[in-house]
Amino acid sequence: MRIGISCYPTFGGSGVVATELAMALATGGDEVHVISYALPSRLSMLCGNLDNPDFSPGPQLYSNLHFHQVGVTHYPLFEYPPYSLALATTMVEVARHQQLDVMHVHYAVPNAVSAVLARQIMAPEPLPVVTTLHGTDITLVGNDPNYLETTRFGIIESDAVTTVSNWLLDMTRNTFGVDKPIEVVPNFIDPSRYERFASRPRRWGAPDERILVHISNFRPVKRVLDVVETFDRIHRRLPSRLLLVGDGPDRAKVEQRCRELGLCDAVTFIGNLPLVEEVLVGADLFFLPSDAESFGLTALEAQACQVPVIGAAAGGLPEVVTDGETGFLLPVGDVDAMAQAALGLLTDRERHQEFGRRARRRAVERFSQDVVVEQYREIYRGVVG
Ligand code: GMT
Repeated sequence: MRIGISCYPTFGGSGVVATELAMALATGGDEVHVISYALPSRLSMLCGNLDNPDFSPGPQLYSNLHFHQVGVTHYPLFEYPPYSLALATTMVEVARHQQLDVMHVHYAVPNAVSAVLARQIMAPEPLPVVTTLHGTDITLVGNDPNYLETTRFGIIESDAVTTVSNWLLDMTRNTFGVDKPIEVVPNFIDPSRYERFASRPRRWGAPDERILVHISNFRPVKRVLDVVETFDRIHRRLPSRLLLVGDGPDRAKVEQRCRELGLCDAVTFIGNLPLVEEVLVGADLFFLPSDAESFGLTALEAQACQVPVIGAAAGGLPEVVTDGETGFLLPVGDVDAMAQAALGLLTDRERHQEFGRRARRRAVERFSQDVVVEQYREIYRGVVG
């Protein structure tokens, strides 16, 4: 098939999932056209690492994976250049000239509406639209009164809609009152990716230090301060190091709290890192205490690396982490309980290893790339007719 994939290019989970899907589809023989305002982080990383033997070749070496940049024209009249229109225009150009069979958009705002507009412009040539809802496009942005009606329109008008968890499906129905069929297609991992790192010596921390990791875009919903508070309680009891991966609006607050708690020497800010397995393989625990994750892709990636998760029992995370088996899920904000659960695992080697093994097994059994990518292909076949 000839598939258009529209996504955000940044480090957020929806862009990562879209890019991984694009590469998997291209590997399976489909022709894929990625559309975004910049080269997505995972694709650019692969481009820049062609000599790195750990990874499959970059997109320019896939003869069937192409990137199309959305050009946004600035004009003095526009305080806000109309990205949604530029995106729809690029979608039409690509669909028309590459004869796309389907347009798959990731993150509803504004991708779904742009795709529906592109489909209308393309008529009578068909351009079926598949929309994957990822989380904050429903819970924080799409439900904002300034975007609600257009987001609802994009969802209703899409030919097929998927959500990444059952929780997000319920949220979508409750928030937008849509009753059309919506399929849950979870996020996925390529199990072999993490195996390539397994034999490596870990890069961070002294040999006696436990390595605890958090990865996010440091937005308030992620509650990174809870990570620091939890770590503080652990660090007082065990030699340990906290690796904070990512960047975003709360970073300054987090740095300040680390200074107040005297943790600066024990916390490493790594910044954005496209290949999260570089820190996850060999780590002891992963923290994800967010107010609500629709899925929690980073928790799945941690589990794929045999790292148990300490997180919040909220949103779709319980669909990814099995409480008491692959990690522990505690009430949002209960940093004492999170620290206690973490210490319980870190001080019992056998139990910790058993949690890690179960985490990896569950990630591979439930969220393997091959199965999920086939689920998407089936949806494409359904809308192409
Ligand atoms: O807000 C974010 O965390 C970024 C956002 C995105 O779309 O890039 O992440 C959402 O999509 C991910 C991929 O499906 C999910 O794993 C994350 O749980 C979800 N984030 C939230 O729901 C907060």
